[in-house]
Amino acid sequence: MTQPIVVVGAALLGGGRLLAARRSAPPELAGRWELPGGKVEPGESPERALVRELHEELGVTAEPVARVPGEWPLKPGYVLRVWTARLLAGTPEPLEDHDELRWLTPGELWDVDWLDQDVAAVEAVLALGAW
Ligand code: 9L3
Ligand code: MG
Repeated sequence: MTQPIVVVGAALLGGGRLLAARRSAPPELAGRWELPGGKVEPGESPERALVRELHEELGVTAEPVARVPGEWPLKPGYVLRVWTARLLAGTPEPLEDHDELRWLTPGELWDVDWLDQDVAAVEAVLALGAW
């Protein structure tokens, strides 16, 4: 039995807002919005992967806060798991794989064109009542 590759996504919360990131790659996903993150590497914990990805993609230091219940299938062999997270240092910038960032209030959440799986993940974050 092959384990799926875990992709971690960060629901970065701050000032009553959630950070959304617009993908610039690959072409079939470009323009769609997501919770920033990426693949867990072999031997890496998902929490470490989340910290690493937020550093690489956004140039910030952040820490995971809580796992968001649920998981969402991506392409075959990949599954998305999400943690809430908070910023410890830095201001997010779209350094890698994104071309725009937005801090969304709850009322603005559905103004962006989320990737399909991220719609479900954002709904689960909302259901947590974490913000
Ligand atoms: N993916 C979907 N939603 C997300 C993230 C971080 C990633 N919130 C999908 C897009 C890619 C795959 O997972 O097909 C791997 O992500 P990445 O390593 O290209 O960020
Ligand atoms: Mg990524």
